[in-house]
Amino acid sequence: LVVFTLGIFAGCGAPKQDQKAPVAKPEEQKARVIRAGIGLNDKHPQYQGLLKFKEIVERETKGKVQVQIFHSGQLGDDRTMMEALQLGTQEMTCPSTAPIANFVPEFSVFDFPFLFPNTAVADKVLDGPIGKELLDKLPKQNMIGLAYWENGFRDLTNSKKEIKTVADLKGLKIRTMENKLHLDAFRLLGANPTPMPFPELFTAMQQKTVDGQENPVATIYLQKFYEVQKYVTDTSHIYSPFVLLMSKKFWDASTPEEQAIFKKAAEEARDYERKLNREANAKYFDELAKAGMTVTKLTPEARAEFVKTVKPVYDTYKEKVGADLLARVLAEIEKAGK
Ligand code: TK8
Repeated sequence: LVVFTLGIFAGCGAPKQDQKAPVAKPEEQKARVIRAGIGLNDKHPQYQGLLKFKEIVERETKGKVQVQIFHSGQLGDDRTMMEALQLGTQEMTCPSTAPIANFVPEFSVFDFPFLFPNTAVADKVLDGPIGKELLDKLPKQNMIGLAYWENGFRDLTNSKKEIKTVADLKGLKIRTMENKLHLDAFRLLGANPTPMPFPELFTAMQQKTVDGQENPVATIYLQKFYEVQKYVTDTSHIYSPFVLLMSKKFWDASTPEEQAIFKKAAEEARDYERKLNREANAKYFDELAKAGMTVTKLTPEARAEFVKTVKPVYDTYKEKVGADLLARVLAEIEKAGK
């Protein structure tokens, strides 16, 4: 009956010229929604950073763009979420650069072990021209890179034994991200690495499918890995940046003003996320000890051995990643360190 009545109104009720008056279509009246998915949980600084991004975007667009955040892999793992961004079936995600390298190989330049000496130098390179040059390769993959956030320096955990030297790693089954350079680096260390999406990791450790894994301390603590891992060593072997990614489809459907808001919000939230993340990575080593883990600091000699053992990946991956790009990154690090 309702449909019938409306039909009569639409057909006969209104004069002809009124039908031509501009009327907003239902989809234009509704706010556009960004669904942002991450693999980490809602305790992690990355989630707090996304809350900040949401607050800025919703305020500056006066509610025309809404942000919904999905944590703990609710929308999938890093690879599936990036594929969804490419298709335009999801709007945002924030993976480490390591899985992005499967889409844009040059991102592997940040996978070289022991590359950045500290976070200040990493910031300079990532927020400078080289970082931008890499982000500029993403649109070809139907993604937009808004800013580099921080995952951090990765440390090693396992359930079997204390790792004090490279030799201790022999034969240990270590989960790595889905990234060839990481796999090869762990093979050089004598481990038995296996790639696995992050959302499967906790169960894999619990069921002893893998002995160990490597992630920054904030993740190890906030994801409660201490419940299934006994030993943690401060290897700091790789610095993982995050990239805040947007689907190119969504970006292209946004106005230039909205695009500027997304970019600004991504950068403001980046500074906030990095600050929280650095505090977290600094304080959680002690918390891991309190939670019952054996915390091991590498001696300078042991660290030197780790550095030397993985060095060959610089040669094997130089060409794949781009010899010129690697040389420029190393030169920038030199410069920034001074
Ligand atoms: C979460 C991942 C995680 C990364 C990993 O989706 O996979 O180990 O370090 O933070 O991006």
